[in-house]
Amino acid sequence: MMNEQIFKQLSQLLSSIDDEVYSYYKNSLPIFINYVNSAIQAREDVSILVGLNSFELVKQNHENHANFMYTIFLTRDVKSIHDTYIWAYKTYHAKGFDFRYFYLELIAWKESFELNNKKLLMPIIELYNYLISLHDYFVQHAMSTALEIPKNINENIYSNFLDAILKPDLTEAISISKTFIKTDEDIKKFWQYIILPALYSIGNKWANAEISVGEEHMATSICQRVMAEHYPKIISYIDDKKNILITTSPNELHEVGARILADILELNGYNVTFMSANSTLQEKFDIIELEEIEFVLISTTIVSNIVKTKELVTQIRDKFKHNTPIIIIGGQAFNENSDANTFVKADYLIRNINELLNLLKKTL
Ligand code: B12
Repeated sequence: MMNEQIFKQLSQLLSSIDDEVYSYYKNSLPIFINYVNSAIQAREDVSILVGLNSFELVKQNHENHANFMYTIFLTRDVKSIHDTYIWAYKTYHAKGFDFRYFYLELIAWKESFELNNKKLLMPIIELYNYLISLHDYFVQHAMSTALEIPKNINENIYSNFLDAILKPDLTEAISISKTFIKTDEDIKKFWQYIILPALYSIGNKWANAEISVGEEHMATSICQRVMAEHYPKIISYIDDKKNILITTSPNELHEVGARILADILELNGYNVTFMSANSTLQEKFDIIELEEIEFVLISTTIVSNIVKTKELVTQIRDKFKHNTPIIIIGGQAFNENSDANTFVKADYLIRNINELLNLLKKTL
């Protein structure tokens, strides 16, 4: 089956999910999630379906699924639904889930809608019927898709660094970075061409069940420590060029990308305030006012957080009206999705740091 055909069909099905349907869906989410949790847990073959994984992980997966679908109903992003299903089949199969689990899960979602309000939820039921019919296609593609790692400029340093964060050996990782970094330009290179691909590779290893969540955490915190080690050099470049707030979207725990962005902007003389997803909306408002922020950059990694990003953009606009800073969104959630900004409605969707630096330069 051609992707084009699938995209067309998905797009048609998504277009019939209107405001009334998705508001109802959103309000009834806990009911649907409970139904699917119970339906899977009650099966005699549950241990074959989910392997050695805890049922907590299964429940978390159902919650992620429901939030992801809600985002998709709003964004109508067919490429994202297509790629994410293949990604989920691939990743969770590598962690011991039987492919049949995904099929049975889709059936359980469909049943939960039918039992709840078959008439109103018919457009969603039809979408699920189609997804169920794509099960074999998802399995085939999950078996053949390799996740992509950006090309590296310095193979040796990259692979030594990757080994060090996997070991884990913090001292070795710091020492590799210190040998490499001689100028401020080298900091940018190390962040972009060593740390970034190393973390993408860690993500692939986690997705392929080659490493545990604990090892992934450890590798990430070593990268953060390496970045912190060089921070004193970075601060010396800050030059009040423009006041920028960088934050991750609410619920987004991935923050290294946003930190890399913050460091590189500071190296270019911008005055950056970084706020993690833990910061409250009021704290963000206060910083925008206090620091006279001119640009707000929001980083989003997982697709299901795109709705949260949109909410944050709207809240900032509602609060600051005609004094709203320029809002720029970016991050992996938008990588494959050129239309996402018609939904989020930020001032700009930007894909990489060079593009961002060019835009900021233009507005100086
Ligand atoms: C480390 C990590 C975690 C850590 C994060 C810790 C931390 N303090 O940041 C933890 C363990 C918490 C985590 C949790 C999860 N993770 Co995780 N994680 C990763 C990993 C390995 C690295 C992330 C990272 O730092 N990348 C490196 C940075 C530098 O790259 P970047 O974010 O893309 O940023 C660059 C650009 O995108 C751009 N950019 C970023 N933001 C912005 C903003 C603007 C305005 C602009 C202009 C540019 C820009 O500039 C940056 C620098 O070049 C990735 C693998 C990957 N591919 O990234 C998986 C990954 C992102 N995680 C994934 C998943 C599934 C999850 C979980 C759902 C897993 C789970 N079941 O628990 C949760 C979700 C938690 C949540 N609610 O956010 C998936 C996402 C898949 C998908 N299709 O959505 C990935 C891709 C792993 C994989 N291969 O499957 N994760």
